Amino acid sequence: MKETKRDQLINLLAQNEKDFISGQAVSGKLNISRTAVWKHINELKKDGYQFEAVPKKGYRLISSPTSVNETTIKWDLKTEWLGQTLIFKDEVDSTQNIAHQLAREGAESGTVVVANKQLKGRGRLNRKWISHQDDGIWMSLILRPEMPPYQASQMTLFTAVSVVDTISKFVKLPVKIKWPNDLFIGNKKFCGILTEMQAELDHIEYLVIGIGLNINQKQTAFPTEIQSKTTSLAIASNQHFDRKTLIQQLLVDYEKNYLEFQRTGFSYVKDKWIENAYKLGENVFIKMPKKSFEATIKGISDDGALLVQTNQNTIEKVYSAEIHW
Ligand code: BT5
Repeated sequence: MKETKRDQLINLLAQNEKDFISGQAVSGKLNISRTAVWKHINELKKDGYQFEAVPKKGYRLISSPTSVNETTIKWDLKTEWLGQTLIFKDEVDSTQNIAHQLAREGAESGTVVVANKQLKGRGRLNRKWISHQDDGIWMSLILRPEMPPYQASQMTLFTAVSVVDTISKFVKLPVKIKWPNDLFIGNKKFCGILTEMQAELDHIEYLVIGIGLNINQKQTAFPTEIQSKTTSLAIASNQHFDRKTLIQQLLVDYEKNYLEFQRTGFSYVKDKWIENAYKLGENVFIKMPKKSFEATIKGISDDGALLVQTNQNTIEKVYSAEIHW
């Protein structure tokens, strides 16, 4: 995405944070009139940027806003490619839908869609994902990985591992990854991942990876029927989080981990997954269309299946099942 004059102005002021920069200098560097500089500054103030303006000296950036929008996320985003094209919307049906449309139109790998609210946020099998308020992270990433379609479920596991990594930098909580796509604190879900794919038999055209992360919700934000099963980072830690900083860190960690994953293969994900696996070594009940059995959670396989040990001491791969945890 092209850097706008506004992006350039913020970057310029941010680079000179300690010093004043004159209106004339900004006007020269950005090749816009001084009136235009002044108008941009006023617009940025409305977005929550704070400036010190001193006659004859110029402008100095004091602080950037914590609000979440395209400019604030992109400003100071320390990634090479992930989120460098970023679409932000206040309200959408689902960020997945927007991402699919963009991907069909040729959006590059690394394009990210973020929304404050979703009216039709969805989970797997079209289940509802509650995201009506702007106190969570509702985000979809477009990726075009060089991997065969049967390995796409690795990306869900990879995403879970990467989100755990990011959260651990903000707060110490016992976050666990529940196979295949949930993050839990205790016995409550606070994050769900939805990997959708457009592919041919031997080739992934693109993936849209949706991340829904409850951040600052209070318990009453969730509908009564799921209140006892849901939580947010704020409920679990009694802290309030800056969503913009979390989104930025998530993109930085995701990009870094993605490179590592590409370099070293799935073992990188597997080790981190096992470290944080929900109910590892514990007994669960597995219900499949043709058989049901008790088993112990052992880990995951290279193709993203859950590995369980049966009472007969055999190891089985579970690709899809109803699991009674
Ligand atoms: C998921 O599905 O957990 C994947 C959720 C992915 C949401 C993201 S948000 C950004 C992007 N845009 C979208 O439209 N979707 C993605 P699943 O495993 O099917 O779990 C769905 C179940 O989680 C529901 O049936 C509820 O029981 C529960 N649930 C719904 N909203 C929740 C919430 N906010 N927090 C915790 N649990 C929730």
